[in-house]
Amino acid sequence: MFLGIDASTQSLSAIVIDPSTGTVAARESVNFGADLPEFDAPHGFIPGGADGEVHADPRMWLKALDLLMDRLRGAADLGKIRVIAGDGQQHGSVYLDETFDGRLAGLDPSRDLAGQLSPALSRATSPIWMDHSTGDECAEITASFDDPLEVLRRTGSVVTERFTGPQIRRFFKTDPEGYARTRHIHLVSSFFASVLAGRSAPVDPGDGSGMNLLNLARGTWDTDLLAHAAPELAAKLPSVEPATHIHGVISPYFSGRYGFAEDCRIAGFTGDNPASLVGMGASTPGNVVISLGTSDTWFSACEGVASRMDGIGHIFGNPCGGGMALVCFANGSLAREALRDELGVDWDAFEDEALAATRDRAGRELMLPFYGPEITPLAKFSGPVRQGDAAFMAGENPPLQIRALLEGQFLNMRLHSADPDSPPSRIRLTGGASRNNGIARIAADVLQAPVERLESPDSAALGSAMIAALAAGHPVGELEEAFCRPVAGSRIEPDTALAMTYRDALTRFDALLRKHV
Ligand code: ADP
Ligand code: XUL
Repeated sequence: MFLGIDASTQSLSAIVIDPSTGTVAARESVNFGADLPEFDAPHGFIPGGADGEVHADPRMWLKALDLLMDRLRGAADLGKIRVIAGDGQQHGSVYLDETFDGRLAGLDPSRDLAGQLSPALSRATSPIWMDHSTGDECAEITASFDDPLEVLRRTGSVVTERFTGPQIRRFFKTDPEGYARTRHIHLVSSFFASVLAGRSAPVDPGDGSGMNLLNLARGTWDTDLLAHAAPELAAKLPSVEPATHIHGVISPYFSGRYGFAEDCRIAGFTGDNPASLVGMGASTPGNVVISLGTSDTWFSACEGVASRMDGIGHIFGNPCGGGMALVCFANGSLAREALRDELGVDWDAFEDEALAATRDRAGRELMLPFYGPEITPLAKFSGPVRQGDAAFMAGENPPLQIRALLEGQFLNMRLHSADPDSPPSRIRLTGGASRNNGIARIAADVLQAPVERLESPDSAALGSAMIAALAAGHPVGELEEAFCRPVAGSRIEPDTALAMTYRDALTRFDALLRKHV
């Protein structure tokens, strides 16, 4: 059996697969807000950060890992797991001092991870992908090259606030002593892999490409970019290795405490989006996936790693080889939750209201769906922008508010996808909000493409479990056939009568956006 672990923004999840029978043997999850309330992070990050800072507490991640393993051993025979792989929310970074290696090597199974490892943190908290505090550092790194597009050409992305290179530069500038004490800088993904393997683990190109530090075509750290980010950086970064490579065996901490076999191997950990690409059966070009998690993301596999030169979106490494194109939207589930709470309804009612919204009002009212700062387009909104009649502007008529928010989210996606005028032949939806039929219906209509959902809703954890199986030699086609099946009868066809309506709404949405960005 193979275990995949997904360390995402709001939860830590695990799935155990058995490719010999094509079955999921177990799945467990720890929700940071609900299960670890002592960290005061209801959505997995520390609320109220100043100057655009959004950080999370790595001690919470360590506590969650012990709790997850504790739950998992009640659900599966962990002694049968041959390989573990995993993924993490992208871009976030963990800073550790020179005691980290010794602490990892000497973990005592009778004591918890957080108590033993947290003294090695050289930075108490970790900046995560929602952080947008690094505008100055992005400008400095961009200006260190003659051509402002050079970083895009090398790394697959323009210099980007949430990416790890600018974040490291900000730490170096604001706390040079803390930076000097730092011996290892890990991504969330490679941090979890290190803890499981009992030694510092590599970064994979899928997640490493979200740092503005990796030369994507060569698959190695870019020495110029390292030098422009912070001094002595090469010595603090892990090596780069594909996620499908085995890089160690499990730490005796986990075999001793939870019953894993001593020879259980650890493969690479990648980013949550690259893992989801695999888990959605989309690791070859031609499949478009929309993930509706804390962030909403639009992604698809692509040949090679050449970038779009307009600076929209990113090219990341694909764990199955080649690249993936991705566009990220910060106002995903948290914006939907904000409107749900504003209207005082639950998800069932939200779904009913979305489905009840009438066809003849489609695309009439408009909403720029930004309850907080947005990544695509880059802008510091603090609330939605509405356009419509007086009742709609006053926030009345819940079905219309919900319809306009969802239409706004998918119009914004359509505007910033590869080609707004040519719909994909099929979209696969995943992430926490994808189970909502109202959301899926409006996605199909606005994007004018059929929408499918797969039997396994936890695509990132599943993709990681599949990567673990790939590392042991299972072919990707067989794994996809067994684990990436669409739910029978769940396909939603677009209402083609709305094609012109949404074409027109897209033009008006674009004009409204231009007024506010
Ligand atoms: P992440 O992986 O980023 O931690 P998930 O993909 O697990 O996030 O999605 C979590 C989000 O899913 C929650 O914040 C919640 O807003 C949303 N969600 C859960 N159930 C529903 C539902 N029935 N309808 C809409 N959104 C939902
Ligand atoms: C992608 C991004 C988010 C995080 C959290 O660039 O920032 O999707 O990976 O899910």
